[in-house]
Amino acid sequence: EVHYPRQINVAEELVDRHVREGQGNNVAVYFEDQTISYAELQEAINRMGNTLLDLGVEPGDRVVVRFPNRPEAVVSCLAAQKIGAVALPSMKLLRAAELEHIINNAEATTVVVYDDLLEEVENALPNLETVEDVVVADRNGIDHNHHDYDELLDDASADLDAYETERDDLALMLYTSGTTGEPKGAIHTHQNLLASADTYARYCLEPTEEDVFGGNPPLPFAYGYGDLVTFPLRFGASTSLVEDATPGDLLAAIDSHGISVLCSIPTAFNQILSKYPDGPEEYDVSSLRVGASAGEPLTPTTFESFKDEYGIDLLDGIGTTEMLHIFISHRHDEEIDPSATGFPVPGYECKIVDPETGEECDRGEAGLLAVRGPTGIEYWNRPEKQANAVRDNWSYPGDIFVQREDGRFEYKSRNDDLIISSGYNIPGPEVEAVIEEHDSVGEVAVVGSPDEERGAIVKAFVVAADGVSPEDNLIEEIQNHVKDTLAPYKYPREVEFVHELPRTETGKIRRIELRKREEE
Ligand code: 3SK
Repeated sequence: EVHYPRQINVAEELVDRHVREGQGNNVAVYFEDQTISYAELQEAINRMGNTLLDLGVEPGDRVVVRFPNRPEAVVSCLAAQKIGAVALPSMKLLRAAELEHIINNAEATTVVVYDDLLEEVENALPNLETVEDVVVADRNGIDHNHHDYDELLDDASADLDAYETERDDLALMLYTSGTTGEPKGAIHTHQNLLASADTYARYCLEPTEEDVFGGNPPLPFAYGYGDLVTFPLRFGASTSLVEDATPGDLLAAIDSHGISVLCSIPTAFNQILSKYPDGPEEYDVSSLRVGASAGEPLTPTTFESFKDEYGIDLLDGIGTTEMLHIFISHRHDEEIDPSATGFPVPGYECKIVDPETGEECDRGEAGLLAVRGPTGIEYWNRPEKQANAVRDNWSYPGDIFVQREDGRFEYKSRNDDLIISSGYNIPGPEVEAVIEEHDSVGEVAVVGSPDEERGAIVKAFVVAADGVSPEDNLIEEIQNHVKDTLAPYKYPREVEFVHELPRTETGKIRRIELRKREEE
């Protein structure tokens, strides 16, 4: 179990504490050819914290942080937390309509944004009800008439004491699309952030000050935020940030930044293996010590191939944005069986229950996974979702698992219509609603179709509108319509025209039948 004093501030714990304890010169962040020490990171956070205070940000206010994996994202999130505000990192691919919903729902007051990602914020701005200030980090010379990040930081004081937050005060808010298509805010406290490091990271990744964490999950994805911000800084280690890293960029960063803890998703590990067969000869990868894999299940083949080529274990794990990080994982003090997901992370308990009766299942029986530990599901202003997701103090992430006779947990599927593709959570109904808007579409059902590389792809079954003949160019039109309306990763990679959709007696679409058809 992990316990924290009542008064604690995550930014103070992750950065100031190391400076105070004499580690100010250690490298906190590697980015391109720069190194940023803990003392330099502290100074930037203090300047940003004072900037936010000058703009009128108050404890508890939500601050949207919209950047690729760059140091400014770390600085902005930790600065918000240091002054007692709540960091709300935004996925860079979100379009104006999605941003509008999230920012209005969170009632955010301030947006800090990379200039390259400003356009969708500007498109949303006329409809943003609570935003008072937009701060733009001008890195690409894009014209704007908002506050300038560098000017504000230059003018701000470099001294700042952390606000005296309590352990249960909110520190981080991450939006998850869930299954209904309406993004929900998952909220996390100062204590939750520290607990994810002090359980999963401590016992599964076993970090030391010498480690360099690196990988390509985006920081606004809970997985990336943990692996590339909270964990390295909790242990006085370093993080290697790479903007929009391709597999080749990751190999280069292992070589140049000396990454020892490599965090990514199976799609990226597979791409490293397939696109860079000479990776270990071309790059110096001798710094690698361990890998973390999440976002989708890791196959035994990928585990074995990576071990053969790179000499490290990829520790598969499952977490969710709502739970903040991984709660079932492999770890080195248990024999790794790559056909399972692993054991509950120390500090967490897991059980499998019958979805109908709520009774605990026997070992070997598939059922709904329930989790209890130092983090749990908590939604922002969604009492009906909350009541369904947390019962008797157990959180229900919505996955079907089996607990094997040997105690290991094995992932089976999602319990709902969420499609997990290359680590992205894509709600089928949201994509359906957009496809249905197309004039040539009569009816549509969207499901996940198994895919070797991506785990699953989005597949749309479409009944053409009356009088429309399903030509090939209609597929492209539908795909482009989704790409133009939603984050492009949500587009259906496959579109199949059918005469009718399978329905229940009451007229509901039987997606389960379509999913089964895809699995055959
Ligand atoms: O997808 C996962 O397994 C995951 C892991 C850690 C944090 C967040 C997520 C969604």
